[in-house]
This record gives sequence, structure tokens and C-alpha cells, in this order.
Amino acid sequence: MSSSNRCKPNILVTGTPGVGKSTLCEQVAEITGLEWIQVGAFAKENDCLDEFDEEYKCPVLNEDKLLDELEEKMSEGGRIVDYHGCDFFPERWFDIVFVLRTDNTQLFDRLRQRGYSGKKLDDNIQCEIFQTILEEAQESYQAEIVHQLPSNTPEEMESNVEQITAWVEQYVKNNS
Ligand code: DAT
Repeated sequence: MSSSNRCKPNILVTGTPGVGKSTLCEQVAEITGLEWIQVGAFAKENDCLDEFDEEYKCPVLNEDKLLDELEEKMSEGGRIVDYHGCDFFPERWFDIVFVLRTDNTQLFDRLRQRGYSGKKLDDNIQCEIFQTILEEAQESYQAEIVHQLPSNTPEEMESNVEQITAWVEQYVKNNS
């Protein structure tokens, strides 16, 4: 359910790697005072990574340990969580979920710039084309709280930051 007793909301920002989650979260966190939790970095700092996946060339997340480590923060509220997956978080953690979307030619360029190539690049582009994360979010959370946001241009980024910031301000007003 989206209703909670939290004075400050918890937001999930998800989507394929490269769609702009971190850029967006950093700005929203700065304006609203929510704490930005970049799950990959948090997992690294809190020892929640398991063995290295050779195929994808990235470490595997220990999801159970991560959830334990995050529980207290999430129960307090006031967090903006940034991750390219969303089906293993407790539904009760989030008041709203944003799925960022990017056209695949743009995404291709961004991921190439990040140094992705081969299977890792192809799989991520396919992930976006097949709306994998959007469907994951729709299957994991109430439809009313899941919102898609286009993230192709700086103007769209700015508009997304403004919309989310306004939503946070309204939430805080309603819950104070
Ligand atoms: P993510 O955290 O989803 O992996 P990011 O925030 O690191 O993505 O962004 C990846 C790159 O793309 C980064 O160089 C900033 C750029 N970018 C992201 N969203 C954008 C947008 N809406 N317009 C222009 N550039 C964008």
C-alpha cells in the first residue's frame, strides 16, 4: 500500500542502467533533503556483495543481507533509493516508484561511453527495449504508485526533478 505513517516519503527510482537514475536522485536529494541510497554503492560499503559474475563482469548482490542492512533506514522514511531492479524490495518500503525510460539509440551511446560492450551492452539495450524493469515494477507494486518518466534530454531530466520535488513537498505537507 502507498499509505504509511512516515513523515517523509520513501521513493524508488528504477530503470535500465544509463537511464539517468543517479543524476536524477542526486538532484532530488539535494533539493528535498531526502537521503539518496545508491544500492550498488551501499552494498559495497556494507559488505552486501557476493561472488563476481564473470558473464556480466559485476559482483552479485546479497539481497537478504542488503534488505537487513536497509530496513531501519527505510522504516524511518526520507530515502530515495536508486537501483536497476525492484522486485526484491518489500512493497511496504515505497510510497511511490518512478521508472525512467530512454530511447535505445540514446541509451546505446550512454552505455558505450560508460565502457559497456558485447553482451553486457546488448543485454542492457534489450532490457530497455523489452521494458523489463517497467514490467518488474508493475508486477511488484500497486499500479497507482508506479510512474514512467521519459529521460532522453536535459529538459526531461529537469522536468522529472521538478515533478518529484513537488510530489515530495506535497507528501510532507500532507503528513506533518
Ligand atoms: P543510471 O544511474 O541510471 O545508470 P546515470 O545517472 O549515471 O544513469 O546517467 C548516465 C549518463 O547519461 C550520464 O552521463 C548522464 C546522462 N544522462 C542521464 N539522463 C539524461 C537525460 N535525461 N538527458 C541527458 N543526459 C542524461
